[in-house]
Amino acid sequence: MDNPNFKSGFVALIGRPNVGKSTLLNYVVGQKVAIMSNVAQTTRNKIQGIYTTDEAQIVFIDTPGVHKPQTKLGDFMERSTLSALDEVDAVLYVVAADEKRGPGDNFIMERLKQVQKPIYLVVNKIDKVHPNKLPAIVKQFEDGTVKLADVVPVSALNGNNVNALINKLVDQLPNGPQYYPSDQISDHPERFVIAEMIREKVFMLTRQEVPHSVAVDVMSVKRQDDETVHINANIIVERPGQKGIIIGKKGQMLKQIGTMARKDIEHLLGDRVYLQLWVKVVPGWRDKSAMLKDYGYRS
Ligand code: GDP
Ligand code: MG
Ligand code: K
Repeated sequence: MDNPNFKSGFVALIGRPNVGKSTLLNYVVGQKVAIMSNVAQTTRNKIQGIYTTDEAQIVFIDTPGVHKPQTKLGDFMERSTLSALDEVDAVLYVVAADEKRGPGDNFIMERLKQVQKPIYLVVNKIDKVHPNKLPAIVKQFEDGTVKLADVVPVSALNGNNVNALINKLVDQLPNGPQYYPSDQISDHPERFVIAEMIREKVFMLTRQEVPHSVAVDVMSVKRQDDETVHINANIIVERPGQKGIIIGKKGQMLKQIGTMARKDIEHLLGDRVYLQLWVKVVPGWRDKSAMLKDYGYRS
């Protein structure tokens, strides 16, 4: 990538549940999606999707804690969330055209007040309302507390005006490198991310006791009619001792890994998740390079 005019940056996507953030992201990143779980330099944030063209790369991130009041997280989290919003190049605040401003929005607006970066009010679901209703909807958010760089009405469902939104974003991004490869990470980016989230919890909870020779094989991801997602995954280790550590006394460790991973996956997918984990010993799996691809590794 030796284009000196290449533009890149991080854009935070916020908004209350069901306003269409995931739908918008899916539309934007489409087939070029390279969803990734936490990457080193963005431990506080989740990368949700990456939009890459020959001219620009936009890394969309989620900022946990901005979406709904989480009083238990306390001051520290509040502050880190705020600074996370100041580290991005722009913020997309997504609202739904067919819904009134609510308590969740008040919470978000309160946080956005202190953000110095350009904030775009994205009024989604315009396919659901008559155009002459839009000014009144927008007015609810133009209360003088939050400075809006622009207001962009879109329909994430049919893609209406989404290109205009992307063009506005790219226009104001700084020149910068392509942070992430433009190719897809796997045929099943969702599975890759799910595997990474489980792996991350294994390392986090077992600390140094289990070496990095742990793989996660997501065997099935099934979305049910009731909008719940059922996931089966194997945690693959090389030695029986490692299996024991991961399962823990009376299965407590595995249970904790499962609970924490499930919460992250639910956050990623936006749906209720049922996660079944098993631990499997496959001696020397690291040497079996043919298996690496199956276990979600890139080499
Ligand atoms: P999120 O919780 O903000 O990520 O919202 P989702 O992307 O999961 O969308 C919530 C619901 O709104 C889903 O049923 C979507 O199909 C629907 N939705 C999202 N965008 C639009 C839109 O532009 N128009 C319409 N009519 N429905 C939409
Ligand atoms: Mg969502
Ligand atoms: K949802």
